[in-house]
Amino acid sequence: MLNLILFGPPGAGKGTQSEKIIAKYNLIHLSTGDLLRSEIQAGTELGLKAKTLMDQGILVPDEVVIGMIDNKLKEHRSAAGFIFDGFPRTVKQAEALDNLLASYNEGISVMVALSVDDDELLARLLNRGKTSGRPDDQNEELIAKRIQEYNSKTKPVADYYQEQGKFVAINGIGEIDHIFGEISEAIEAA
Ligand code: B4P
Repeated sequence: MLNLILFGPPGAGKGTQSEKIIAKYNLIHLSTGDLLRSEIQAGTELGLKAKTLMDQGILVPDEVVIGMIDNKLKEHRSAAGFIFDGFPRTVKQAEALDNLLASYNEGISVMVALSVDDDELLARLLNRGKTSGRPDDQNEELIAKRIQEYNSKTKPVADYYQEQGKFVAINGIGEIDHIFGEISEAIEAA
């Protein structure tokens, strides 16, 4: 099984690259951002709670996203592998993911991290905000808050996988296809 974590700050290109990876490697896409937005659209209780936090650029509670991932892993027991997009975002989520996978005698194959500087992230997200309708892409303060959440709560997840020898960093600035080529090399080396 190939279990890949695509990692990086908000707007690094995780969603963009995930689409290409899924098409090439036939993996199940698990994006906690997409799962949460589906809950919001369906108007569920979980969605209503998540929306309040997401609209402020704050991470939703670990238990909520871990529960969603657990359900999805159960749904796709015979998958060739998974791409985790935007998850784990805290060390607690990373530990929970390792435990869930271990219960299926599986583990993470590799974490690929996209590096992009803050000015470029801001420009990309404001640009996406013009067409996406996503409230969290609409203003600079909110985007700055998301980047701050990433720096304080999410960045340590990279060290967690580096200690396991599973971390590969890739420059996330440049042509989308060129970045995809580098990601493919990292996957094939894993
Ligand atoms: P997410 O939905 O995960 O999204 P993201 O971080 O905003 O974006 P991504 O990196 O996927 O960017 P994309 O490819 O689209 O999170 C949203 C919120 O959900 C979080 O703030 C949080 O509140 C909550 N949440 C989600 N998961 C959670 C978890 N595990 N725990 C707690 N809370 C959680 O790219 C962005 C833009 O850049 C696009 O417009 C794209 O076209 C452009 N782009 C991409 N690559 C480019 C390139 N190479 N050059 C130029 N532009 C590029």
